[in-house]
Amino acid sequence: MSRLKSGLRKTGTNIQAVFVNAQIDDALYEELEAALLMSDAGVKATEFLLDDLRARVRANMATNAVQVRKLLGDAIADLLKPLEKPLEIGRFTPTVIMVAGVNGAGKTTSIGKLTKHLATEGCSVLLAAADTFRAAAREQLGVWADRNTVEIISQEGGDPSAVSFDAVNAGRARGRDVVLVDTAGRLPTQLHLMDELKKIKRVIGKADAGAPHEVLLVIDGNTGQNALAQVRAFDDALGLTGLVVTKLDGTAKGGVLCAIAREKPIPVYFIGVGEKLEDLETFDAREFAQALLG
Ligand SMILES: Nc1nc2c(ncn2[C@@H]2O[C@H](COP(=O)(O)OP(=O)(O)O)[C@@H](O)[C@H]2O)c(=O)[nH]1
Ligand SMILES: [Mg+2]
Repeated sequence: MSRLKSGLRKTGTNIQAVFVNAQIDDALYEELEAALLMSDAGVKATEFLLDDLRARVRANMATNAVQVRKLLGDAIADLLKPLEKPLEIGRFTPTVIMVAGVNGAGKTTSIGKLTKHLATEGCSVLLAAADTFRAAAREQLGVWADRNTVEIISQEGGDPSAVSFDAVNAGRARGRDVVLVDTAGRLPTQLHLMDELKKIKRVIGKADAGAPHEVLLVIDGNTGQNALAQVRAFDDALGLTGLVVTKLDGTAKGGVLCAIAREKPIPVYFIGVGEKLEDLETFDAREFAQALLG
């Protein structure tokens, strides 16, 4: 909670500043509009929040800026609430989780953190190094595997679909609770690479009908409005079941979650709030809104 709070300080400061010595008038709403847009909440979510806020201010007969700030917190929490959903493990053995996203979004790091999170809950995890483009990527996942002391399936110069296929089979044979499939970063505009991702998903389904059970998109919380475009494109290609939003420590663009909630609501299973193993948190709408508004 405190990491999230300090992380979102940059986003929050702009919004909170609007309320300092403010009166409830048009200027307040205009400044709030500017602050929300600057936080990358997007035009639609910003309009929605301001309309909702005006209604709450009237209904509560709020008379000062402190009350308005609290009501904005309620509005944001309600907007974000549909994104709250726990990742469910245990319905399938193994639960196969495929992880996708653009380069540098934080896929491999999040997989490392998620492995730790799952291990803490008593789940056994197997990692699949399906980012076969760069040897460094395999090694990076290997380091996370060592830190977590879990097994990893990787092949030198192998085909990502083949690695994923082997990993799912191995996970089943060894009775692992979860198989996490790391993939190479790609832009939604790189159509052949998006096709490759679809193939990985198909081939996973050949190893285990019904798998992957979860398809997660990792997005960098600093990406701003482009995050929404990424969510749409990867969802079209893969059918996303959840999001992991990283780098919410130290971003000025934390409002992007409001845009996602309003325009493409896909559950946010986890948020990344740092580079360390323990810097992964489950997403809580109320906590997030509170961190934004101080
Ligand atoms: N500050 C911060 N850095 C992160 C977070 N998640 C990932 N990173 C960093 O982002 C960079 C790219 O991460 P990586 O997992 O390699 O991205 P990938 O290309 O998607 O696999 C690395 O330097 C990570 O340490 C986070 O939540 N907070
Ligand atoms: Mg990676």
